[in-house]
Amino acid sequence: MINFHKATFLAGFSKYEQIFNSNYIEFAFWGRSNVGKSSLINALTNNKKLVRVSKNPGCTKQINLFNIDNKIVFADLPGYGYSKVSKTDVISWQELIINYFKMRKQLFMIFLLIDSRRSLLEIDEKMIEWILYYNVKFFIILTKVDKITNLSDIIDDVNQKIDLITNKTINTNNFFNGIIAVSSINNININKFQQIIMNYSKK
Ligand SMILES: Nc1nc2c(ncn2[C@@H]2O[C@H](COP(=O)(O)OP(=O)(O)O)[C@@H](O)[C@H]2O)c(=O)[nH]1
Ligand SMILES: [Mg+2]
Repeated sequence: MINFHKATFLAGFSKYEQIFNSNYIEFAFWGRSNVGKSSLINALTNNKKLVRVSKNPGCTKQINLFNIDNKIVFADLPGYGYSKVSKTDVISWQELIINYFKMRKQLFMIFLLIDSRRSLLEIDEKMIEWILYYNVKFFIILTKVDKITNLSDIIDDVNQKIDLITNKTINTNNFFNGIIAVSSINNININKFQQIIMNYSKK
């Protein structure tokens, strides 16, 4: 068992060289800015103040690590797709993420958050191609499902698009590990998502 409520902030860093060393397996949360990453980490840990939920997108430019019950680590990665970011910021952000994917041995899986109202966008597909390039496992988290009524259509659409991406590259199929739809506001599937994380933590 993991007590998700026992969550503490470990460290934040904007350059990979500053990364905090840890021995726990790590799950990274990623997605477009404003997709609901911080809200989801707060819902999983039942702590509204653990991660700041922002009204203005694009403000997290660092990786933040959280210790969960001395068993696993959550990494909150900087969101992508926010247009009002300077070129130098984009470059340092890309460098940080690429180094993290390449070198973080503890990284077990990326939870790629997708806004269920928009499905998989072109920029998300590009990011999945990065994830596959660095051979990292990923799981799709559809967020804000309290806002939609056609969930099964969205799931079909996402599956089809990921099939197209993974078929382009050989041996990438087993990097895509599944889809879950959640709402951090209405607490939909938050327990189920915790179960999934606990199952992976045993491996
Ligand atoms: N309706 C709804 N809104 C959400 C949900 N999760 C997050 N939001 C809202 O989406 C906005 C961005 O959330 P945030 O967690 O800061 O996204 P981040 O930029 O990915 O960390 C905030 O206004 C949240 O209140 C959800 O499950 N349902
Ligand atoms: Mg955030």
